[in-house]
Amino acid sequence: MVAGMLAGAVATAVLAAGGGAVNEGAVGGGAPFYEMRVVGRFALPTASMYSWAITYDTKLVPVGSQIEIDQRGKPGDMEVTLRVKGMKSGHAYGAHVHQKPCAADPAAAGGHYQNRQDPVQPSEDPAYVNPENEVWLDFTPGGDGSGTSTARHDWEFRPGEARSVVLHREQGGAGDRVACFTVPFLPTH
Ligand SMILES: [Cu+2]
Repeated sequence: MVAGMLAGAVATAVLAAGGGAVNEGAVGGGAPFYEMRVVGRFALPTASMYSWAITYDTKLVPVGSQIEIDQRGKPGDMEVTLRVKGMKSGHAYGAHVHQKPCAADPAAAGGHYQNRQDPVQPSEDPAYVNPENEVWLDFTPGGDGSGTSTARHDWEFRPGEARSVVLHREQGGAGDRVACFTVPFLPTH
């Protein structure tokens, strides 16, 4: 089942205790750390059972364009990095971590992951909808169609509550959903 879901995507996850020679510099103090990286190639929703990456708008996110998400951190310091290839150069894409996995329906990914959860959902209050309380990965591809962005926070995800990255037509926290990538953010449970 899992192997089938992974067709078209590569996932690696590393969970380790700190203090080892290789990671000493990055860890410090022997705190536990983690790293997870997934790579996907966007496919149409009709092919979604074979891909973790779904495009809803092939003009902005062509079939075959790529996304990579890297999550690394330790308690009190989490970094999420997005890298894309094959996107529309010069277009200002919005991108955030969302609560649920992707499906053919763009709404399936639910709302944004929030560190402090807005009691009113769907959340529209700027006190909650902002890049400090959520993970925003907005990017604008260069002339070669590749782009990157990084978000850093002093908090971690609640287990299993961060499940995807959604790409939007516009930046600024909302707008049409043009693509979705299901990501096994840590901790998963
Ligand atoms: Cu979003």
